[in-house]
Amino acid sequence: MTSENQIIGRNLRIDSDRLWQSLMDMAKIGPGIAGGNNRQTLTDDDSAARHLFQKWCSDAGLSLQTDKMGNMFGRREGADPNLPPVMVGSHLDTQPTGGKYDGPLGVLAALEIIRSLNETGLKTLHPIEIVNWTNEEGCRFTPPMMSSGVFAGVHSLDWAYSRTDASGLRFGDELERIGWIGDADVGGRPIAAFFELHIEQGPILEDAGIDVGVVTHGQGLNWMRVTLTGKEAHTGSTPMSSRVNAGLGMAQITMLVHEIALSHAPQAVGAVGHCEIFPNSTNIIPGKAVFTIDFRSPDPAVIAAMDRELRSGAGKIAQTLGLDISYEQAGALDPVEFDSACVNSVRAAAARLGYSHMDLVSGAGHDAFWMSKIAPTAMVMCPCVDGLSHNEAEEISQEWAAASTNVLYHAVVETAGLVDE
Ligand code: HGY
Ligand code: MN
Ligand code: MN
Repeated sequence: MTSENQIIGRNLRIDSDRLWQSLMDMAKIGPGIAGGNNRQTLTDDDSAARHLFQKWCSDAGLSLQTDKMGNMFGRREGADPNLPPVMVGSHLDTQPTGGKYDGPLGVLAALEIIRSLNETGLKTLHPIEIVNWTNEEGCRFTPPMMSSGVFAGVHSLDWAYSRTDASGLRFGDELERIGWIGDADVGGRPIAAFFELHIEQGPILEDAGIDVGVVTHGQGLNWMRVTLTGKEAHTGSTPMSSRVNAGLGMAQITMLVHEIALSHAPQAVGAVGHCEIFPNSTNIIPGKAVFTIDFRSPDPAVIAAMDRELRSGAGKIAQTLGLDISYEQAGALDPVEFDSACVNSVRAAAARLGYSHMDLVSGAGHDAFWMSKIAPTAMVMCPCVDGLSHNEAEEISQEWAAASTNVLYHAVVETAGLVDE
């Protein structure tokens, strides 16, 4: 670690306009229909974004390695190449109606740190690797944070390859189709530390008028896919008393999810975001419903309680309506406490740079959650307008982006260590 005074005198700052231009250039790939992005993982747009990132890494003098999950690592050598790298990054894939910053801010801020370091001519002791994690969002292929999960040893490569999207396409086949299966093994190598900058995706920082979030913890999540099986029948001629309506069951269980989360407030949230009914025809009573429940809390006991209450309540609803019900785990993430030394480095950087800052628990899941299982990890958060994210109207200010990236810059360099000329 570098002593703080080695950092202070250097006046390390990024080029805010260059970072903003890169964000806007990346946002042109996989545009949405309302100003945001639809650049879902393993699509041709994802591949185009990867090629642009690869070019920028090469322009910045980085050596690029891609692993068997398509994770991309741009490496800037350190004075001692045998030391494990300090990693910094996030993801370039987006939701179907995603914003321009959820993920790309963290990847392009990491790139901006390299570009700025190159201009100073400074050398770090540890190598620095900037990262684009494949399939953070988990909307096309569940679970979220899939590839950092394989890297951290939480999921196997074969299991990840076997995951299918709504049209039955396999993850492994799609990764091969876009030409981004690398030959490097996934994980299994020492990492000195991992840092991730991400937009808050909630209203806390903006409401408090704070520029930088120092993330101390992350809440856990449980995604449960529920399948209800009833009986297709005519919506006009079937008596109400003899209907076995899977759509009605889904509606009642969706309400139950909301009530369970409210009953554990303020330590819990819950919603149904993904749902399908079959055959989805106006005049056929739905014979099948498939939907995914997203429960989250910083307290694992609350997550477990919500799971129990859901299964009990949904079982009663299914029984009353004569439906069969089955459950499948679609994603799970333990609550996370980040590394105190890395968190202190973030907090000290924000103070040193004169930015308003506050400790924060991340409401959303991030690749840093899995990375915290295998390396000292911390996150920096940037406010977003109205706390809005997973919406094409997602917006941040250039000033917020610059402040959080400068903090990330200091924390990464301090952890990587500066080599005196
Ligand atoms: O679901 C999440 O928390 C993340 O945005 N993928
Ligand atoms: Mn994200
Ligand atoms: Mn997201």
